[in-house]
Amino acid sequence: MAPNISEDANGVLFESDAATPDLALASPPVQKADNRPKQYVWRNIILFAYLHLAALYGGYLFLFSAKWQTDVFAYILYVMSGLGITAGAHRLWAHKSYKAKWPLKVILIIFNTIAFQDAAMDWARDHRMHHKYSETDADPHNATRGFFFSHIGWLLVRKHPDLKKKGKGLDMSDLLNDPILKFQKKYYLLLMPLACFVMPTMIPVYLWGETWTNAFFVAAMFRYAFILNVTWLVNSAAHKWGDKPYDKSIKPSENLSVAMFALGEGFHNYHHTFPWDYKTAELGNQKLNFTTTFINFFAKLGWAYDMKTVSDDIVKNRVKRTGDGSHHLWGWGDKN
Ligand code: ST9
Ligand code: ZN
Ligand code: ZN
Repeated sequence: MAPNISEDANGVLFESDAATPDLALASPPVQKADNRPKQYVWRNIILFAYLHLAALYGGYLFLFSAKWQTDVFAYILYVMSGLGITAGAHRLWAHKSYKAKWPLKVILIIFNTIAFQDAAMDWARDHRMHHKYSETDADPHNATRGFFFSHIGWLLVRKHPDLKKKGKGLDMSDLLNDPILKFQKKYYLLLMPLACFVMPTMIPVYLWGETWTNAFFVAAMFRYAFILNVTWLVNSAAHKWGDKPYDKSIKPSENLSVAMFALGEGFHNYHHTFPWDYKTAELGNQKLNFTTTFINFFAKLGWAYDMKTVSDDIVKNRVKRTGDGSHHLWGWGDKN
């Protein structure tokens, strides 16, 4: 289904799809975050400190001790759980940028549970707030509060009251009634430890005789912390460094290094400008966009369909109107 693109009073493009009102609103102007005292959540601070120490040890074992099968397995889990976030929580559930039949949804929810970034329904809720109230206090990882806050700090403190207040108005009706998402949320505290820690530790031990230590610290802790940090880099680095070919008035930027590790998420200036595009990037960037390849593969099977995208003309007009001049269009001398 083609999205219905409209233009608001400020000349900002947005998708006016009545069925999905909160999915793709254009970013409001940047607001300065206040400096209110933070309410630290010590449980999270301690757990994340432990996770990162364990992951450092796991990284050492990955390089110098684990069997090659364990390293390959950790890599496969990284890609699977990554897709559970990119193709699942992000492009399917938060943005509804394409539709999926139930077998693909089941694959994605399993992958998503391995990723342990909380129930996909909650992930999507935070992410819709991130787009709707981008770079204000109602954005969970408001990048105007600095690199550390947008990277991990936001998970170590209570959420801003503005977020909780404005969050009440968010439309989540489409996800609240999805049986697969409801099932994952209901049994999350049972399913997540099995998928993220127990299964990744047991498979190397029982299938190729890995030690418990190597299996746990490499395939569970190192792999989990690695993918968390890659995800968080989209919120921190890709909101700070890179070109802004589509909209120079916002912080989200085209960050190739992040996109390489984040399976194609990282072309963040494009994504915040055209959030409904299932590619989260312009066509030319597909080489670094494994998530798009994955969705296209399932589209061939008929399990993914109704992919939304943006026409070349709309992109071109937007580049000319609000871009920073770094788009390759300018290289063609096509400035009129
Ligand atoms: C993790 C998530 O790391 C990472 C997400 C990153 C997103 C990246 C996006 C980038 C683009 C995509 C790129 C993907 C790239 C992937 C690459 C892969 C290779 N709306 O939260 P609570 C209300 S998770 C509306 O407890 P506190 C609501 O009433 C890591 N309302 O707030 C709620 O009650 P309920 C593992 C909202 O108490 C109530 O507030 N997980 C919203 O301030 C309380 O909510 C963890 O570490 C909203 N958005 O606590 C857990 N939010 O839920 C981390 C809240 O009953 N989280 N409300 O409806 C926590 O411990 C807590 O949330 C907290 C805040 C301490 C941070
Ligand atoms: Zn963003
Ligand atoms: Zn998004």
